[in-house]
Amino acid sequence: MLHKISPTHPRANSLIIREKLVEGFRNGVVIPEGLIAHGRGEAFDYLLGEKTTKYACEAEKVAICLLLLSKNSVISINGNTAALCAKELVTLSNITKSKIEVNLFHKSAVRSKTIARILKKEEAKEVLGLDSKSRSTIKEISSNRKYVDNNGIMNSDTVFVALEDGDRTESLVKMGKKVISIDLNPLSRTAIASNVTIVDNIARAIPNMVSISKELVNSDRSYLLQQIKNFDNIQNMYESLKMIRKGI
Ligand code: PTJ
Repeated sequence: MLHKISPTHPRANSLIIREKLVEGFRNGVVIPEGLIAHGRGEAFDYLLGEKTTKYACEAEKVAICLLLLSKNSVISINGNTAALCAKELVTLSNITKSKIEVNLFHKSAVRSKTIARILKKEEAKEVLGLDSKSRSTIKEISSNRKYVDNNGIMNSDTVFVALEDGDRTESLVKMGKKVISIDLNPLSRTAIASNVTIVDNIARAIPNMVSISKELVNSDRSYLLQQIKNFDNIQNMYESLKMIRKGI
């Protein structure tokens, strides 16, 4: 940690998240643009009171149900997500039997390897997205996010993304995949296009999802299906937006 944050500071958690991202930046995991992207998220989080709302918690539960029901789910990892919650993402992938794929907006082989090394240190069994032999291209996407792994995102049924750009989310949905996203901005294209949108900070959402997945991993299929059936993503996002408006 670069700066010591006093636990008595009223916004200690927010400052710790910043320090983790700065550390990630210094270690070659996060890019400068990632720090800017986090600033946008922080503004929404501030208005949400920097707490996981009951609506985010509902969406997190439904996301876990979807991951547990999926046959071939993939968790997509970028610089910010690796810097903030690599360990919890690996745990989540193990419990939900999801694969892990590194997919970067600002692509760099060196950064992909650095991120994969961190995930493996957290005991990830396999990290996809690094082998050019199994690489596919999603033609509709113009950014580097178009490069996906044949053994991962390309042939998945469900993709879990965070801090994602709208183009890829829209394309993945068009390809018939279920998309779960975490985005503090409920007005983003990613938030709107996703099947399950979690309006929460990844630093809180992922640990919360690990706890939920431990509770649900042995649940009946019919219970998991029912949770998904009862969930209205647009309504849930609208409730988050109302909370943000209240924050203003
Ligand atoms: O590591 P790379 O190369 O893949 O690049 C990653 C970034 C983040 C730079 C890239 O994906 C990007 O430019 O993202 P955007 O388009 O700026 O989108 C980021 C979205 O995530 C915005 O809507 C933010 O509000 C939201 N966001 C930022 N920080 C968080 C967040 N949502 C949840 N938790 C956060 N901590």
